[in-house]
Amino acid sequence: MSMRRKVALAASAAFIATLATATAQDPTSLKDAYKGAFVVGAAINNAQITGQDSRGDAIISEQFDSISPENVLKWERVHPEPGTYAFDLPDKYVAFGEKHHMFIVGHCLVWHSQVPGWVFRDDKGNFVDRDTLLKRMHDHIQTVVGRYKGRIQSWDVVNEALNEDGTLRQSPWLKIIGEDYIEKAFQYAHEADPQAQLTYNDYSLENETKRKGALALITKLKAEGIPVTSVGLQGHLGLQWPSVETEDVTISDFAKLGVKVVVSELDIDVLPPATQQQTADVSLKVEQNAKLNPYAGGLPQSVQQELAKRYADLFGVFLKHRDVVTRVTLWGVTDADSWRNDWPVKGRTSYPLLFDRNGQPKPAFHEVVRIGKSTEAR
Ligand code: 9MR
Repeated sequence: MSMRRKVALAASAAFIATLATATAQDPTSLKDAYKGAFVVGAAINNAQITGQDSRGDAIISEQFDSISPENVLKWERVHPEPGTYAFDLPDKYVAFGEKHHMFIVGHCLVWHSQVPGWVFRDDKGNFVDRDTLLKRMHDHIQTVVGRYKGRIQSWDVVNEALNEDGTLRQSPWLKIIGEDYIEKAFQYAHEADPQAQLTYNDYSLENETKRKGALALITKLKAEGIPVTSVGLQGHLGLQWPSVETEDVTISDFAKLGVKVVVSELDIDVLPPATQQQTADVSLKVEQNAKLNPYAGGLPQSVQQELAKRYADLFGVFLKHRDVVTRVTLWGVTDADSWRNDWPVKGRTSYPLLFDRNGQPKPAFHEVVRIGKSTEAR
């Protein structure tokens, strides 16, 4: 056996021993703590899908009963060229979920981001017409959703269609097809897999102005008989924003429309805000600056505890709404995996999840489990 392999094995044995200590102290996993209320998911990356991150995989299979694909099912990854689909990683992703009997999510079908330029253009580089784009959208959805029919249980059909003021984002989808591109996307997804749950997914819906836009959109879709089953509150949240009361009202507002609510991409930022906007817009970039990266050497205990309390408060709200909240998914497994280390400032040290950089459960993990277990008995 090579030295490298021996070191890797010793490290993973040490990890399993510490996880055993953590679980002896807290024998319940996240999925068990919330059994009967909602499934608890994690977004998983390529290394986890392919088995290269065995430490991450051990956490995923022990702790979670749902997975989302962080990137492998985005249009640019799964359908990079006209007529060319890359199903190798998505197939492995779905097989991983099936092996562990998980609720498997598909993310995402129609988004303005991570979609190759050719989708909207003809050979001369001009925008295509409505019918051509509708056909491309239809073929993509039919092929991708159809391939995993009955195996991917829930699809994020339309992602981030709204501006912060609640109006529809001027994406190429809207400009070329018109407002009904949203209806069409849901209809095509429903045709491809009539049993799948279909979600409208967006961030910052806790902000009232944007939420009003989403409520109006869902009301319209429901009135037209469009098969939208749930709203995804992405949940890229902060220590202060939104208040628990606002999270509570947000869930209630959507529940009143007769849709389920999923918390689809939860993480909580402890770093100083790099922008005044409450956004998760992947195109935002902010210059590096030491003041924006204060915890590069480690997270102070006081902030660690603040994060734990914040997680507990939010899970308390999700549990209160267990009749409509069907899933809560963390956007990543450990802090090392999180997109927040590189957004909107590259190279920061972020602490947004429930497991630390060494794969150890954080105080926030224990708090989330405690809240789940304390409600179990009710
Ligand atoms: O976490 C994802 C990151 O790895 C990607 O680089 C980025 C662009 O595709 O997308 C991140 O995930 C986003 C999700 O797909 C949609 N909502 C916001 C998420 C965080 O940016």
